[in-house]
Amino acid sequence: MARRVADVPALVERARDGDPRAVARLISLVEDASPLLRDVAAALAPHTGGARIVGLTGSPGVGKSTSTSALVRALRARDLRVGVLAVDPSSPFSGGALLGDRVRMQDHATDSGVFIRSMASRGHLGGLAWATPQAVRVLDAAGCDIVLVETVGVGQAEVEVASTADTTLVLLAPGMGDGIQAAKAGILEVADVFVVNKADREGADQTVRDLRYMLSLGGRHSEPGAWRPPIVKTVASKGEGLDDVLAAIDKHADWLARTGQLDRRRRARAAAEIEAITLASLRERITDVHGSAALDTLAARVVAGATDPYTAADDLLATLTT
Ligand SMILES: Nc1nc2c(ncn2[C@@H]2O[C@H](COP(=O)(O)OP(=O)(O)OP(=O)(O)O)[C@@H](O)[C@H]2O)c(=O)[nH]1
Ligand SMILES: [Mg+2]
Repeated sequence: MARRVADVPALVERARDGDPRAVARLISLVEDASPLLRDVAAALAPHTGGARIVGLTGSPGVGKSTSTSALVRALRARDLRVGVLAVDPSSPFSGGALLGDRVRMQDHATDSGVFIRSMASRGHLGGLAWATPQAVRVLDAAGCDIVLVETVGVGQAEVEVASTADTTLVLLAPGMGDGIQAAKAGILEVADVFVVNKADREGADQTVRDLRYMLSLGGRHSEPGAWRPPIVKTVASKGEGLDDVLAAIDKHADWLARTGQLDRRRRARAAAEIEAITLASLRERITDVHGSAALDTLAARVVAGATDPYTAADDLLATLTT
């Protein structure tokens, strides 16, 4: 079915007026890697940069979605407009976990000050690392004061969330062996705030002590002038401790602004994005008709000993970029 071609500037205009259908349509264009993506990105650009971006990550079941929902409630109580992106890097399609999230998020379904969207990776060119910041931009341009990005902490995902967010919350829960996992996965390095959720369970204080101990061992956070990530205890399912989390986020935001780190982080993020898009574009050109013919010719020359692979790579790059 030929889908009606979207009038991108009109869509962006409607999204800026807070029309949830326009926001949803724009995020779909991002998620589907629509050919209109370039137009979307260009139209959004002048309206971005206003939102604070907060990432939530942690092992499956630690309480990210529950915490996100509780945070939305706390932020709405402050009269802030909130965007939520639930990103699932593991499943190619929205699966059961996200369905559960949707049910949990129904609390906010009728609130016009909240946009909620689940995203799956769907074999995106460049993966989620590439799609997520574009979706964040949609919510940013739609006037969200804060955008919460929830990602399940599997492998590379924490790092990707961290590179999308201004402030990264790392959630842990007692008795999940998280402490050791945390050290392994390097999440100590990416966390700006540690949240020990399920503090109603036994072992929460031990988890806090383990974290304190690990932080005392050194690393990025112990350098002079560095941000020292606070540890906050919550019971997300009862909405307890979320004000402390918000206070920690605010404090981190102040620090980011005061030290110039906000600008530095955002520039590093933009650079990574440009790099990812450039690489994806190069890869695409290598596999198109023109590129694969050039590659084939060069490969034959390498096999024949007429040139070497390094020189051939230079030649290919020159062919692709002219
Ligand atoms: N006892 C207790 N249970 C909690 C708390 N917060 C969340 N839960 C429960 O923990 C389970 C998992 O919570 P979710 O919010 O879905 O966790 P998640 O990290 O989003 O899970 P995935 O998205 O699957 O990785 C649910 O049954 C929640 O009700 C808490 O503070 N205390
Ligand atoms: Mg979840």
